[in-house]
Amino acid sequence: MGKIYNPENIRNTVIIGHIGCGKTLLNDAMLFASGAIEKRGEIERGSTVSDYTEEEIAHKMSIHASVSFLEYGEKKINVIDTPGAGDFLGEINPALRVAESAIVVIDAEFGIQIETEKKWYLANEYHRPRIIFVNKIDKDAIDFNSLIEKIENNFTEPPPSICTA
Ligand SMILES: Nc1nc2c(ncn2[C@@H]2O[C@H](COP(=O)(O)OP(=O)(O)OP(=O)(O)O)[C@@H](O)[C@H]2O)c(=O)[nH]1
Ligand SMILES: [Mg+2]
Repeated sequence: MGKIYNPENIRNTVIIGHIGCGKTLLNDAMLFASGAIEKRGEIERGSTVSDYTEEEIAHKMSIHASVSFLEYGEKKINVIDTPGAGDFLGEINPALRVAESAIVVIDAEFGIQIETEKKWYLANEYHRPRIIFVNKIDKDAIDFNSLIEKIENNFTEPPPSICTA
């Protein structure tokens, strides 16, 4: 039988953002960092936890919202990885409805993109608090400070907290 958690210790969060900004890989990195998995998956190998269907592996992109979970102390954190492509917007609304917070991923190379904005405003409709995770900062010629300025100027409501790794 699976472990039983006190409902007070259960959190639900959703990862949202533009196509290919790195949501699925972040999901895997979080699972790995928490010890939920022993090895980080790779998109190219089709070995991530959340892109597990044949279609997702073949196309190297998320098509469905998928839930995985990690433990942080006493807390069980359910993480919903969502597709970035606008065609799959139908997967985002239910995920935002059940999650009480959101992680908005931004690709440092391309900055704020159309699906970043759309999903930010959708999260506003559900009044979901969120953090922004700036991804791909390993890429060349990243102007991190200017991106942070753009984020602060664009997303004023609610004011964002920004983290990076
Ligand atoms: N250089 C670099 N590449 C990354 C990073 N994170 C993800 N990638 C690559 O970016 C591509 C897209 O990553 P995914 O994790 O599938 O992105 P996604 O946001 O889940 O994509 P969709 O589900 O299609 O919206 C893959 O080739 C990843 O290997 C990163 O931090 N640095
Ligand atoms: Mg994905």
